[in-house]
Amino acid sequence: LMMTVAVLALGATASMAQTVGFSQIGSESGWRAAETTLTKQQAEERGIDLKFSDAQQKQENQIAAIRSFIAQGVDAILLAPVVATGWDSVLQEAHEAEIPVVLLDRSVDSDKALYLTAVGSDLVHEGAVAGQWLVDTVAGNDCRVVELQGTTGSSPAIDRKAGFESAIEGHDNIEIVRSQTGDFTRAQGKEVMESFLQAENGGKDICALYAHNDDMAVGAIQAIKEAGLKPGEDILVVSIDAVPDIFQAMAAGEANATVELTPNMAGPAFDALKAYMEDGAEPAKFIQTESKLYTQADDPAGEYERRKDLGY
Ligand code: GZL
Ligand code: ZN
Repeated sequence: LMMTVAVLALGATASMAQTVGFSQIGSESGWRAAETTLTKQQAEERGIDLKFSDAQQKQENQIAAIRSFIAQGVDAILLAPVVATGWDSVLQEAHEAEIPVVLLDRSVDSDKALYLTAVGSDLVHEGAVAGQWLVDTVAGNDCRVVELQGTTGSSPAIDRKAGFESAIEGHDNIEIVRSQTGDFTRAQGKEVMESFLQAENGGKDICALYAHNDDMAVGAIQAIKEAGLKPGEDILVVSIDAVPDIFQAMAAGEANATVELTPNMAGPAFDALKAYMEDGAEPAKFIQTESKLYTQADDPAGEYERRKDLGY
């Protein structure tokens, strides 16, 4: 019986992608580490041989990894594109090799025919949810905002900025007075926030920080405390990702709001690949994941407990 079961199992997965190459950006944030953990877990569960490449946030390393996957003749490629431009030729090469490419958590400017589908959130909406939270929180009071942008040229940095600005449009009491990239990392978030604090009267003239991800917010919170101010009170803190550490900060009253981004992009990606490779089913070009606002009123200590072991 065991032999029969084993043969059936092999048969069942034979038509699903046996080998998938994953060009991951790096591990710049807790959220990205969780995405990597979950992708490896899902591949394991589905009997997929995952070839993993960490590009240390360099596009040239991602392009080299994709070319290597093509040379290896993988069945499919997952790509989390560090920036939105510069992918046309390598995606064309994968297309000519008839290897389907699925984008994870960021998008590219290339022709949509060059990839099977893109799994991710509505990044503009995330920025708008963050902006609307601030509009609702400060009401008519003046609020000078500093902004920590994500990686320059990445779709989340572009879209989260646009969404936030659309939400504060028409609310002239709210103004972004300084905006700079912190490259989605804690270290650079702290460093850039230090310069914002110095430039803004030791931080006394700053009402709120909008960070494109929680990791930069966590770094900035450290800088705010070292400047002798109370994050979450003297300076409101709103960011995106919903990683465990932002809930820890919220529980301590040091952060105010985050917009959730699920790290499970691989599940929908592998499902779309399976349907495409087994039945030729063409997925929609965008598979959208949910975005949800969490504030200090949403049991942050409980949210921390629920997320702390998920691989962030
Ligand atoms: C957004 C994703 C971003 C996360 C950051 O979809 O690309 O990249 O918000 C990560 O934490 O660096
Ligand atoms: Zn409005």
